[in-house]
Amino acid sequence: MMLPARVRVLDSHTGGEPTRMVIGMEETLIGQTMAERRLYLRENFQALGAPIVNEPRGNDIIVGAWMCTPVDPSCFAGVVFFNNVGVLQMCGHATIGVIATLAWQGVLPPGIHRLETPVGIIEIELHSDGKTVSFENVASERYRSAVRVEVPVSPSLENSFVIGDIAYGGNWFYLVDDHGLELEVSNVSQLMATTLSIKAALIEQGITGENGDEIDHVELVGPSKKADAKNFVLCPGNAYDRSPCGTGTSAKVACLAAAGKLKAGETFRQESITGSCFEATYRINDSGAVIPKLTGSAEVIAETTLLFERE
Ligand code: PYC
Repeated sequence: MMLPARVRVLDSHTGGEPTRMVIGMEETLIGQTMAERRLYLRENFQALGAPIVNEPRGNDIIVGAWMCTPVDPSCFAGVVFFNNVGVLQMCGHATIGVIATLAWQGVLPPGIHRLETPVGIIEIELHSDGKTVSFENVASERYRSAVRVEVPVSPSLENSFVIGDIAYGGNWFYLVDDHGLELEVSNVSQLMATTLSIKAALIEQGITGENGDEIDHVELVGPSKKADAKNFVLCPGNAYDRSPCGTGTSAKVACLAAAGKLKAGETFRQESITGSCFEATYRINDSGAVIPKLTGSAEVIAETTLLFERE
């Protein structure tokens, strides 16, 4: 399996976090379901995904969005998200990026639409400015609360351990409120070092999400001057999210709901480490699950043809 000589992409950013939408290759990912297509991209990642998002044509913070023909006819498109090291289950900022990009292309009008992802169908509202997007994420849950993780090798933490929640918001997160660190861009190297130590400790201590799923995102949460909270999110591939992280905000909403700190329908504003914001609410579905709804906006920033013909 090889990429064609020319691959067209549209780049956007959502609150500072880039999304690269792959177009014109809707039939490349083979599979009867979106989950199978995600596995196909995972198996062929070095040949298909990595050259699109990584250096020299990209960098390690870009999230790719591989557009597919939907399996479910009620959806206008399917998408598989991937990053510098592999495939993601879901991605909130890239969902917003893809919808704003399709609006910019003139192929998606304002209104309600359905997008198929490997973890389920997402209902989306494109607002009239063509840039602001609300979407209902997949069911999110706090899986375990107050989980202690020994972190002996982090020089920046006050203690040699942290206590946090394990939650699912489309990806698995370990969320820590009580870390004693300043959540400022000027402090990014310390935040990176600390979250990398926490991630290594989670793996070493065998702490996982449900069914042994790897916790591949670490989220530090703290006070914000302009929103309800501010976060720093370490993503798989060891880049940090410049946006408030859609799946991370969903995981936080699930934790707040479980702790009785956020009621259904109440608004929670999440600021990112770079100062951008998402707004979130949630509802409880018929099975009693938390369904977060997020709103953010994205800008289209490049229309590019990647060339592979000389390699
Ligand atoms: O917005 O969900 C998100 C996300 C995951 C990884 C990077 N962004």
